[in-house]
Amino acid sequence: MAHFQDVSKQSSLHPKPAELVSQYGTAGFRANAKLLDHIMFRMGLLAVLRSKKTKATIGVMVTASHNPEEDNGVKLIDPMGEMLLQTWESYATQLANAEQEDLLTALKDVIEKEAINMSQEATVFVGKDTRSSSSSLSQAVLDGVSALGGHSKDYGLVTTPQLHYMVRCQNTQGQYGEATVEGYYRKLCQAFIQLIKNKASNCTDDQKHLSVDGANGIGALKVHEMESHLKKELLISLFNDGSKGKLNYQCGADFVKVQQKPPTGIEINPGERGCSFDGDADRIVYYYTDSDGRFHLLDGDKIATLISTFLKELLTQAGLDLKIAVVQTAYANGSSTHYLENTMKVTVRCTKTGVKHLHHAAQEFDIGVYFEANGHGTVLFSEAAEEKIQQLAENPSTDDERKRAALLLRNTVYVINQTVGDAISDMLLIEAILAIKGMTIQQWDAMYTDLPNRQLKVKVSDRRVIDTTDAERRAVSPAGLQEAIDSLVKKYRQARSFVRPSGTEDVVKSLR
Ligand code: G16
Repeated sequence: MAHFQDVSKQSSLHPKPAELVSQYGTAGFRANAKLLDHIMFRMGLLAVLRSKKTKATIGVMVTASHNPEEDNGVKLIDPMGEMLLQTWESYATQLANAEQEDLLTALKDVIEKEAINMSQEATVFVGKDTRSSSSSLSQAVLDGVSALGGHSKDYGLVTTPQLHYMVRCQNTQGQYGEATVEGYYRKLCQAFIQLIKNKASNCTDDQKHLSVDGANGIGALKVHEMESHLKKELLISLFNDGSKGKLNYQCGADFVKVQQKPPTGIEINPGERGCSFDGDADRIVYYYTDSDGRFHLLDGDKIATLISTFLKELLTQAGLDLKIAVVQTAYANGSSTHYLENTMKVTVRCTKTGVKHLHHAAQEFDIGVYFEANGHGTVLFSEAAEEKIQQLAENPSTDDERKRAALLLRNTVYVINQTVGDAISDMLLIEAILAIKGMTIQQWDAMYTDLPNRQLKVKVSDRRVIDTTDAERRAVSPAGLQEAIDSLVKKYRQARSFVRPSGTEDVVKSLR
């Protein structure tokens, strides 16, 4: 077939370094940018196959998110905007690791195993972050797509969640929204403005102000682009906007969460709210410094608690019987889990690290709030839940209190990017909730007190020797590791600790 000849010819322009072995990680491939050109080309090929198989548009995002500037990576997006189906991750690894001369065989193997109809049309949406390597790497993806005869649309610089959103809009024929960046701002900001109309009477104009650390990445550009849509209902001071600092360096959500200190380059008065995005704007954490100069971090656990409390209250006011659950990972602070289960009385689930795991667990409920402690998360509403909310909001015989709650729920659905964690969408939702509840960041922080915790990243010679079980809470290898952890943990009350290999960086991560 002509396309296979094109693939052969084109792939020689994107050669694989001999003997290089790459592994599909927590969120796709991630490595030093110099090692990725062939992987990008091949993920372009894979995206075409996935598009043919699903008869839908597929997304490919070039980003290494929270990793340092010199790294890059690729995330594949499935038709409804979720992460690539896990059974396809092994095909991705197979294609990435095929030696140059074996690429066509590897490709034909996927086609055969998945019984792909090669005459089916294919479309791939491509986006990239602000890294200097992203332009040539996204071109490699586009080359892969065209080599296999696929159509592509290059969105250029977008946040990861924006590309996820575009894919879903496209595959729902616009039902989810318009597949343009402007359409995204319009949908989210209109919902935000509707929500904010219900702000509490004690909410002052000062509370409209928020400082944002853009991690010197794509999120900063996009917040700036969005500002006019906010109609001055949210006043943003943008720091680390990429004009001088280095991406993710001493700033951004991962730095703030791991170091438990404010990012450099941000100026916030004591008591005022600040938040940090990560390098591709799919994570967010909040913070403030008190009058004694003590730093307070409000991470993904605090965000999940705020959002689920708000939703639960609205469901009660609306008289809607919908089951709400919160999905966390091993990194969740024990205090948050205790508060959610015992005070809020919501179901809590624990999954392995990686939003792909949390997302699927959240889909099992009417409303699934999922957040990793690192600030990566969103809320999913089942189709039936959305319908019930919609019907109640439109029913002329609904009484005023129930109607108000139903309308708030409806706009909450609209402000949320349900495809994946989204720093911009999460920020708008959190700001709206604080305004509606007339709540300060200090009051939010006081919902429960975090148990003291520390996350560590340690470089080891081979992180793959560590294997875990029980949603990564226990190590099964190497022998003796778990016993050593247990004997340390037992010395302290309410203590917990675990170790796991990272799927995005060449480190081992531990929490205690
Ligand atoms: C990705 C994943 C997250 C995960 C994070 C760290 O985030 O999407 O779900 O928590 O990596 O993963 P690990 O601990 O395996 O390194 P991002 O924001 O870097 O794309």
